[in-house]
Amino acid sequence: MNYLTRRAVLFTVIAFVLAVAAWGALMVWQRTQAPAAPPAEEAASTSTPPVVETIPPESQGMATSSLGLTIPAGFRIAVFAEKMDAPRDLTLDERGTVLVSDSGAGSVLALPDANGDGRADEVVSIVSGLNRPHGIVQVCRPECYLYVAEQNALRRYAYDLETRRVSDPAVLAELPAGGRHVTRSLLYLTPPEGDRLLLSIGSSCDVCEEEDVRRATVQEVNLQTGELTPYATGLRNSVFLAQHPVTGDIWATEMGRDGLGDDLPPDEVNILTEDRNYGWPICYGKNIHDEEFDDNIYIRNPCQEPTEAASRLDLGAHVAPLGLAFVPEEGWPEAWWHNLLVAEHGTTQADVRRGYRIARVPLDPHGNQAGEPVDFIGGFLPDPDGDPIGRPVDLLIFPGGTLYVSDDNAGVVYRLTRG
Ligand SMILES: [Ca+2]
Ligand SMILES: [Ca+2]
Ligand SMILES: [Ca+2]
Repeated sequence: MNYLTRRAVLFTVIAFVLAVAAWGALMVWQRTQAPAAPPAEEAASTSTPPVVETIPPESQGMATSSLGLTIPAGFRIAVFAEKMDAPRDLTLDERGTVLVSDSGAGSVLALPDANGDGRADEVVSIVSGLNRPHGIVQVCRPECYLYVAEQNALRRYAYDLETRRVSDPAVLAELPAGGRHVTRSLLYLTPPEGDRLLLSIGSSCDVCEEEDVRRATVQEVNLQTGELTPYATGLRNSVFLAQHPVTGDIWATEMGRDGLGDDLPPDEVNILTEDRNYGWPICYGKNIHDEEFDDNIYIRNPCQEPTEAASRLDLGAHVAPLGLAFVPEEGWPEAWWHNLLVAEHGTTQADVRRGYRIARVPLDPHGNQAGEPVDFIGGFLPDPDGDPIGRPVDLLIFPGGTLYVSDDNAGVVYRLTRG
């Protein structure tokens, strides 16, 4: 063995010894730094907090409730009241009793829960014999009144908070009846915005120029005289309106026209500003000119600002948005505070059936969109070719954070709570 060969053997032996030592050290380090994970059963039995509290809400799973509806993990849903015909607009009276219009039965119902067990004690008819009643509002100033919007009239009743009985019926305003859209909706603006009542009247047609200028508008009602003044125009069918809890802005859902295929136009959410035009019948969405309806030639887009106020949010086409509400701070995950909830009633107009859910639209506290809409309550249409098990209409958030949802297909009002 010459000198060079002896050196090569020596180096090989040293390298082998060093490699064995390094491997041994690595094994010891791994055992001390990374103990093996416990078996799954053991992990499940530890006292770590519930998963729903420790992961961001956006990644929370959905759970299927016993009603067949899917809801976010950590929430519960139950039937609050049932056996109604077509419950639509939900509101609260001054004592916190849930009231609902039943457009199918022609009545306004009270759903008292005096024993507080989360289920209405009874379904009490407080007004009946009405013509497609929809919008309802109960206000005390300080005398208490109940306002009910039928398709052909806005009615006012004196309302007894103790007995929930009405008296002294009066027609405050006659309204244009019939046609494509028969719901008349109400939003009462409380002081300081001011003791004002807004009334939404849908269009008479799918897409047309209206002869009655009150159609396809939101009107302000003079509470003393019943006189109507246009508040916002170009609104084909804004069936529900809601006030943003932080900004005070008036948000309204808006259903787009049919006949432009499965994917156009978007259904909208608008922020209503006095004296503005929201586009229908010649514009939709964000300043899009409807050239199928309006084939006039223009030098510039007739749907530009300031002529048309663009939509604030574009939802899917034909989802049929109805009730809307803002996630309150009390009782809800902080990451969702001030998000928008929208009831998508769903439509059979499109080849692909859309909606049939309550969507949550991520918004920042100023009302700017911060993400794509996601399911909040789903499962209303379990089989896309079958019958829905329900169709959501209006959303009412009770003080404390409980959410009530009307369903005019199942004839029920649901109650959703957290925990
Ligand atoms: Ca309502
Ligand atoms: Ca009860
Ligand atoms: Ca519009």
